[in-house]
Amino acid sequence: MQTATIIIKNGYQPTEVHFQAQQPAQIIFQQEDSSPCLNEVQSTALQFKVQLAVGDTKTVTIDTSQPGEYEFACGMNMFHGKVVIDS
Ligand SMILES: [Cu+2]
Repeated sequence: MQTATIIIKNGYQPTEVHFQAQQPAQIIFQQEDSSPCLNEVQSTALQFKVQLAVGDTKTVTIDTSQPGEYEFACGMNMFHGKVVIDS
């Protein structure tokens, strides 16, 4: 399993994570920001939407079947991050 931890604090740290294609992958979102802006993280391309209160840690499974770049964002589409699936 490939895993990447993204800390949510004034945005996403890091803003970009890479995974190898065709290998199982998960992102662990760790919420350290109390602003309402960042209490949701979502991606249409990656088909997830999660709510996080301060202190929450939530794991999202990433489909790595198609190499490419996929964006995620806060619920209001203000803060952005990127998942790169390397071929
Ligand atoms: Cu926002």
